[in-house]
Amino acid sequence: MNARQQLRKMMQEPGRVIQTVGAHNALGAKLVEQNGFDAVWASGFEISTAHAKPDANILTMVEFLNAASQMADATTLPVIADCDTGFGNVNNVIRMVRDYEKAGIAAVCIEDKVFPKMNSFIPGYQSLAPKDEFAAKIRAAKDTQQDPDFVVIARVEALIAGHGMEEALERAAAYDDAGADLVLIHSKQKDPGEIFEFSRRWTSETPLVIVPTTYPSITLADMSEHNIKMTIYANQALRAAVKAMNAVLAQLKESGSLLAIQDQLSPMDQLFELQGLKDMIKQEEHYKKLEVR
Ligand code: SPV
Ligand code: MG
Repeated sequence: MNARQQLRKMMQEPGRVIQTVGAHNALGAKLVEQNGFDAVWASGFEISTAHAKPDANILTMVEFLNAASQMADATTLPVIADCDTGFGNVNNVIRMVRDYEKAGIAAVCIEDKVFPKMNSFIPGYQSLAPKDEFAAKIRAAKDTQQDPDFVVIARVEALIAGHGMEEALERAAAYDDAGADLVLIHSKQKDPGEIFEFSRRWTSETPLVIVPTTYPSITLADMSEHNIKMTIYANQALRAAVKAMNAVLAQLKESGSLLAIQDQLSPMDQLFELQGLKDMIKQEEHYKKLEVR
């Protein structure tokens, strides 16, 4: 089963919550897989941060695509690519779907903001695209995909932008009608209340996705009970890495001694393993045996 079929299969399992974790490179994707999660989120926030750039379409599509492709190369898990607003209008969405599909990405997610987008958690006004204009992007994405298993996720930012529950439901319904395979309903509330309300009022069969960054108290049991099919832990691994790197660098600078930080380091063997070094040596030995002497 390829990664897209794997994702489709998980989407069909009743009661299953697909646990997707954010990454920004091949290494991150491998760690997500090794820790038993279901899918990798090629996070725009993480990829931007890894380039030390704001999550505001400062990087170009090709840079996001390169990062997502490296992730798809490094893991057998489905990679779900955060494609922001689709990098422009419907024409950009069409090019995007062609290129992401060719790169072996399992799913793309586009959001109904205007280009250039701003990260959803930045305080201040978020500009939404007109509903019909965004629905057309979803339709264009669905018309463009070649593999029927390729998944298109429509992300609704109405709650993030403060437009209220009615608008969120209306937009989600329009994107569902346009052919979205999943609807991501985003919220920046401190508790899951509005997500639960949305899910109670969502009558379509199209499954829901959430990103519970600001409401970490939500449990997998809550999600299952509210018909939420996928959760995206979008940026926690990167935030943990930044904290750990800063702690070890501060301690090294203060102590001036590598001995002081030894117990905080992953062993080199673990990194060799993540590189795939053993396989490389094996393949070299295999071809050495075939060399003409
Ligand atoms: C991302 O990880 O880039 C996301 C999730 O889109 S959020 O930061 O919530 O916008
Ligand atoms: Mg993003």
